[in-house]
Amino acid sequence: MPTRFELHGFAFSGPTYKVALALSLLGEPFDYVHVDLMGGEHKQPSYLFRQRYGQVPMLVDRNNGRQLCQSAAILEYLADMMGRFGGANLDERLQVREWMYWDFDRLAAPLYKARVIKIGFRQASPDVFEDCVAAAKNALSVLENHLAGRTWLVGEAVSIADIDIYGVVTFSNQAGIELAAYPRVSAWTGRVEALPGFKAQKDLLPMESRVAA
Ligand SMILES: N[C@@H](CCC(=O)N[C@@H](CS)C(=O)NCC(=O)O)C(=O)O
Repeated sequence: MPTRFELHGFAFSGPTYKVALALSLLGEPFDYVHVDLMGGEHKQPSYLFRQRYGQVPMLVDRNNGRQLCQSAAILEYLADMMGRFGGANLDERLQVREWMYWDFDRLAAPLYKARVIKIGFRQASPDVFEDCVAAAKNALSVLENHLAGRTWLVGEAVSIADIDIYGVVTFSNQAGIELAAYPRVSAWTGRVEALPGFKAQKDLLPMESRVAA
């Protein structure tokens, strides 16, 4: 039987990994479509027609034909559809959303940028790199403080806030940031990695398209 979900993405993309990880934790196998970012496939009219921002990821829900973009919005959609990881009540759902907005504002933007500079995907002056690292470290300190006495970011259970933010924090070392300096954040990443269905980015996202097994 064909899988319900088809994920379009790029192997080294953090936002693509967030969605792939959520699907894996939900136990939802998915067909994977490699988007050739290097070749500019994401800026072609045929792709832009489906993903207005010209970015990965895009998730297709074959049950209803929806073509979804923006990783945080996709995570909310999956939580709604599957009835898992969305928060136990309205207050928790609001907090989950706050964390995900905060993530792209304060954590993902500088940390992902530091990562692409560090691994050589993008050129930038040392000043720009250092600014990104400093901003990402500030955000990691916010997480470190918040996790005092907590197992998960919101409430008593893992949520899409954890999945979303894990999908950034996991690249800290590649961005030149030593995660060991944030012991609570490190311990929390260990809890995410111990969840049933957890897979690392390299085990979820190949460099070519793949039909689910
Ligand atoms: N806020 C978006 C960010 C997506 C994003 O930055 N995708 C990158 C790859 S990691 C991309 O498609 N870059 C190509 C471009 O923006 O032209 C999300 O979370 O989905």
